[in-house]
Amino acid sequence: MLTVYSEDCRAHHGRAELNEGQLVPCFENPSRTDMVLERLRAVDLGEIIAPRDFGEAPIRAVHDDGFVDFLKTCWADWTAAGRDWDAIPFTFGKRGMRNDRVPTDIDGRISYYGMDAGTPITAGTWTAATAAANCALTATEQVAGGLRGAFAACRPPGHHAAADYYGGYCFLNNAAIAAQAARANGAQRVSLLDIDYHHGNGTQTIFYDRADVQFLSLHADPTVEYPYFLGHADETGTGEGEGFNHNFPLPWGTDWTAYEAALSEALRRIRGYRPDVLVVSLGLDTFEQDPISKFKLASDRYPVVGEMLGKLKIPTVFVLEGGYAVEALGVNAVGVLQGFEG
Ligand code: SP5
Ligand code: ZN
Repeated sequence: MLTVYSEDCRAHHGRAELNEGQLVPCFENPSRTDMVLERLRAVDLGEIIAPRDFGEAPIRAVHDDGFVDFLKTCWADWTAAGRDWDAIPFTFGKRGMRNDRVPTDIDGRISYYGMDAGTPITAGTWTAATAAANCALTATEQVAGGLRGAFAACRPPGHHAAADYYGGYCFLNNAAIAAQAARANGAQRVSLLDIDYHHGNGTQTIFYDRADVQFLSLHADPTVEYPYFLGHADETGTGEGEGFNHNFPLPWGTDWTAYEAALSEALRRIRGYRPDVLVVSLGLDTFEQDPISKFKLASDRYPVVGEMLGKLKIPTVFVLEGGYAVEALGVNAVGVLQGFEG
């Protein structure tokens, strides 16, 4: 399988995130894609190419202009305030507040656009986030050109980022940008299957009122797990999008038996939708040894997941999302791709 990767994805390297009340080293860091690349080369999965630069238009087709402008200028504004450490928001607009007004002060602006205190912005965040989006766009272009599958081995991840906010280690929604580009390339219907451990709140929100992109997500029940405020089974879409959003919240401790049942049902609904392209938000944090997650999938299940996806016989774009058991991340991610190829 063709892989798209950019060294620029290493440019985002946060120092610390707020976790259980303490600042701890960022789980989402460049060693993740290093491990994936190492494994891709070890098993000789296929060619690894650098992305093409698509400019800002496909990013702005998904994200609001004010948000994109903020991400571009955040680090300059932050350092202009005399700071040379990571930028983190600390106050969040709540119910009944004027949370639709953008403050002018940098601490207000970052709090307006940021969803949590676990996602630092650094000097290289914009460079890395746009490189990741270009990886997803290049993989999409290759699949539109006739490849059966392509893999964007990118970071930072994207599925928690919505049209106008970032968080959950995500800045630009790479998978949503890919799905939108697939539509622009002529696909009538796109299915976006999110198998990251966490609910893809950003992706769901972006496509919630649309029938041309079907969204399906298997994830830990938001009653007990991040992102907490979206991802319940009764979120089925709105307006023209009614019936095209499918959430499969699963309890902590979910093992392969329960996971496979939910995945099979999601795949059944994808078949019924008859998409021209499938985009997979490929998170590997469902792994039993993931340091921040609580599902129980063993490494030998990932090729089976890939095999199940391959049987759909739909041109497929894989976009890397989460997965923080770094030592096993390469084996698990590449395992899905090997299973897909059969
Ligand atoms: C792309 C992706 O996988 N993003 C995940 C973001 C998760 N951020 C919050 C992590 C909180 C981990 N703390 C564990 C607390 C257990 N109660
Ligand atoms: Zn995740």
